[in-house]
Amino acid sequence: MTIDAIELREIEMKYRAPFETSFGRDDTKVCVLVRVQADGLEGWGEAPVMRAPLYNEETTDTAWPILEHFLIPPLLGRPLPTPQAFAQQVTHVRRHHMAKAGLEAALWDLAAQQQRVPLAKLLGGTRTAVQVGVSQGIESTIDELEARVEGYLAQGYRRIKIKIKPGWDVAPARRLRERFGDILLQVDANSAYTLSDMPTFKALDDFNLLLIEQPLQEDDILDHARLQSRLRTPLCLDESIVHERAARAALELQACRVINIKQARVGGLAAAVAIHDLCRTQSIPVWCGGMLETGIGRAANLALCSLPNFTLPADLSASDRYFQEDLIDPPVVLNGDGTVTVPTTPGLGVTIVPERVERYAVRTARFTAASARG
Ligand code: SMG
Ligand code: MG
Repeated sequence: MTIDAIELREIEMKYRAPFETSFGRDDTKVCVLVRVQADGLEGWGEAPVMRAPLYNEETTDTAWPILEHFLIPPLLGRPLPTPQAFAQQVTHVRRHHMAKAGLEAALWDLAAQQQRVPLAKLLGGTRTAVQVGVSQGIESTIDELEARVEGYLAQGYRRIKIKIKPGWDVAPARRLRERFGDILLQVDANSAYTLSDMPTFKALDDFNLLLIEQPLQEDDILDHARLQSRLRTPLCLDESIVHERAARAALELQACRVINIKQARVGGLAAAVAIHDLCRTQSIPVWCGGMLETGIGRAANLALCSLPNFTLPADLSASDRYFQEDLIDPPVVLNGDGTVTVPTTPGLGVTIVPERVERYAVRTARFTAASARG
């Protein structure tokens, strides 16, 4: 099977409601979609980069040229590599994990279609449905936060995560505990704190939270270890875990007791599975993070979190939590028991609506072996 063409599309889609974190507020989802054509099949992937380098260092305007100039050309007109071989082949390109992951996901989709198996099965998934939660952004008042969380719990979501930042942490967490009792509740700081915020952490430590996600800087494993040693609540690392080596270091230094795995952040599904396997051997629970993906990126995440050590609810909500209209039809829906069903048809197992992809695309390019030569 030979790769005939690879297309890129930059997508812009309005969220149903703005999403605010400690680093900013977004009302529009952007990303780069990758479509790989090989012998009559097509595979899709999503690089869930943002407009600005606030979550990590990548943006739409870095992912695009890295794909165009460095990741795509070696593939054109050549036999389809296994996704793992692609991951190996691009280790010489430093970082740019989301750009790599978008292309690798499309290759996984193709590989699974070729073998006529669902992607989940190809990755080693064992679950038919996964438990999911909602990541709730910062709101202007605690009353508004409470109302939104009430709505999500009524819909059946199993776990609530709230974004925190200095000044929006202990009070909202306390309110949710008081109002909703013993729900599964966790907080995510996106690196907004330092060790000097110990009083805040001590106060949060009293709320029986499932975990505290990425409280400190992403390159600061040492201070996370110091903080973890002083808290009962498990710390969970997100931004810090950029590859398996980082996971090894964090676990060895006891910088966290839980890991958030995002295939896009770690450079692809192969790296994500490796981190899953490492954590499993060390009895460290993992869960699947999200980057507010379209249904295309979410399908890859869904396949991933069907693996056995994804034991905590995923940041993977139904399509209608994010968008008026998703790029896939049918959309992702929440089952009554707070789970999402893992697709059983070959590849990603979702139906992409080409007309919607075109409608939300603000930039498109197509690369073929001939265009690479010319
Ligand atoms: O549901 O995909 C989702 C959102 C999950 O909160 C979420 N992601 O740090 O975990 C995180 C954030 C990163 C995205 S902020 C725009
Ligand atoms: Mg996070």
